[in-house]
Amino acid sequence: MKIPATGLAALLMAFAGCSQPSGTDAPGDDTAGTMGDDATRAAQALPPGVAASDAWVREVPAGGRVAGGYLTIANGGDSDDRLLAVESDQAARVEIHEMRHEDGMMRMRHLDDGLPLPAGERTALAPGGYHLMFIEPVRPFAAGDEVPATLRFAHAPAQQVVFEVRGPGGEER
Ligand SMILES: [Cu+2]
Repeated sequence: MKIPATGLAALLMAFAGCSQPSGTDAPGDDTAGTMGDDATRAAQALPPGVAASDAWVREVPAGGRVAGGYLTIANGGDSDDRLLAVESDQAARVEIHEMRHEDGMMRMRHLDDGLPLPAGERTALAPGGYHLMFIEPVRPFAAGDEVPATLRFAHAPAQQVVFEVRGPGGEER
């Protein structure tokens, strides 16, 4: 019996979403916690707090110096936050970058002040835009491997995230 990988990934993500700790109640939550658990509302609203999902990193052969890392960060809180740093013992360091067109050229820029995470929005780090750079991986990253990392925010508590290594063609999910 064969389970499509995409279906499995969606299932795992749904499970991870359910197990997010919901104990990070912001002080003075005057937005009356509506008990609206009807399906449409649940689909639109972000879960409370800052939550990372769908984290993956590119494959790196032995001797490879750098790997792009991607994920989606939802800020379901009432106030803006910021991704300040990413730490992993699987690389010498991890940087937060932005890729953008400048004078007809794609340029990569290090985000010195981190990545803004506006309240109520999902911020995607994806190829061609915001991304992480795992610099000097301590070992090859092979498709299917897992690369754990810690996200540090300006306000939200630090969060452990496991990046799944994806090979060429494995990016689109
Ligand atoms: Cu970069």
